[in-house]
Amino acid sequence: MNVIGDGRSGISASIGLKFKVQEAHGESVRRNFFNSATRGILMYRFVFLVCTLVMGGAFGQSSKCFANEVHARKQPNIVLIMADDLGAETIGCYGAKDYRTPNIDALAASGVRFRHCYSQPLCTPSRAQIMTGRYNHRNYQGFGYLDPQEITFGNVLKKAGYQTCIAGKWQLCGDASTLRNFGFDEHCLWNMHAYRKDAPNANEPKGWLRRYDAATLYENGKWNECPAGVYGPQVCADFISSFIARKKDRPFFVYYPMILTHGPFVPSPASDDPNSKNRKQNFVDMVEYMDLLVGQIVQQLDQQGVLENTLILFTGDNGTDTSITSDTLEGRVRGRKGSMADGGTHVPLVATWSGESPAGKVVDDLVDFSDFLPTLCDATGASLPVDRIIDGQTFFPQILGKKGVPREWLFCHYWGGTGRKREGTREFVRNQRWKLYDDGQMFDVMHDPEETKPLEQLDPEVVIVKQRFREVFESLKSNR
Ligand SMILES: [Ca+2]
Repeated sequence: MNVIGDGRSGISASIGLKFKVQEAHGESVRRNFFNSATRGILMYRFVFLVCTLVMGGAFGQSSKCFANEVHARKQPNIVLIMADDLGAETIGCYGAKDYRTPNIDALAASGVRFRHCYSQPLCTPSRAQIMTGRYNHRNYQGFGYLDPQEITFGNVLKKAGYQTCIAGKWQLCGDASTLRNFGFDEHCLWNMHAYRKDAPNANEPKGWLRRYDAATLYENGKWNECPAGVYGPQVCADFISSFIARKKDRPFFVYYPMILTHGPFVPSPASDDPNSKNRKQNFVDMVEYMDLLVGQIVQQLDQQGVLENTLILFTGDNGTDTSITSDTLEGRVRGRKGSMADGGTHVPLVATWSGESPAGKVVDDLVDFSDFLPTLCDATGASLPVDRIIDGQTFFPQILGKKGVPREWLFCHYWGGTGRKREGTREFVRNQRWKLYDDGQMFDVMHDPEETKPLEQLDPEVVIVKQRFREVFESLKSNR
């Protein structure tokens, strides 16, 4: 059994990606490159050192260090959709029985569905990781915050010539200047609240907590306190529809971290009973409205004539809320948001580029949330940041139906807190079947997804897996 890769660091993984972007997507090119990997690493470390020395605070928050831009081929529009608190078990094409998600299922039918995508267990840790391509031990500073020195996929795509937009939920503190600093031209966001006392405060209105009916949103630097009867998630979807219509003549990037389907579990505008207090029924309605909004965006892309040249990705930021249990074709799944078990981290990932992706393909390769930024760079020709370690690796070849270079392990460093003491921080390394925590506990998560029985007697092949996972921990510790 394949267990673990060659222990490539983020730096060497980044080199592979950068080279691939500049040259071609062929496997032979990648093999040739890795034959000269040592020389590449030395050169990369030199560039990394120079950037670090030159940029080390001298130019303040605007310092963003990239490689030279490359525009060798056509650039697809990118629409990255990320629902809030939505495990894979809620999506029809993942075997859900309780929810109807025809629009997301249609995306999967036209493209690629990844069976093994794992987020961080909580909102902010996932957002920090997906936006920067870096594991949380490098840049997670606490709940509700993203270090302004970080480089996001908004920055790299804007640098590559993209028009950029973010709509939905923010949660990472700041104001309009913060959003521009992270590379977004336009925004329509809920939750600009400042969780850190020493962080910039958007001076939010008292109603900032309202996200659904009568939502309080922050639109291009101005507060929009919606009246009763206006649904926040719909306002964000309409904002994106407008952005697409206005920007369709040049490549654009829409990052859509949806407000749905996080609690409170209240009826959606399409609910049969607008007064329902049934949490599960309301959650079902919210999932289905979320799917409806995904359909609205796809329809708008089609109506504006740009669907053919748009790469659409759909995922969830962490597992389903702990109060929700769902029936699936493979049995019942309990939501475990906040947990590092599958119920907190196994999320859907569907990706399709009309005319380019193979229809209805299911992929078993591992994906974690550091992989999105390198994937978007790979898809667009944008350059990776060169002054820092990027942990992710591209899954763009797999979106095109190619083999790519699949991960043989993925890593999770998780601390969801806000205080100075990082009590409760845990880490794991895993593949599709085996999972090793930093405390030495190992699980067969394929057969024990709830992680009820740590393995005691290990078969020889599992001993080898465990040893290789330990090497991954060690390589990441020496590379921080
Ligand atoms: Ca979340």
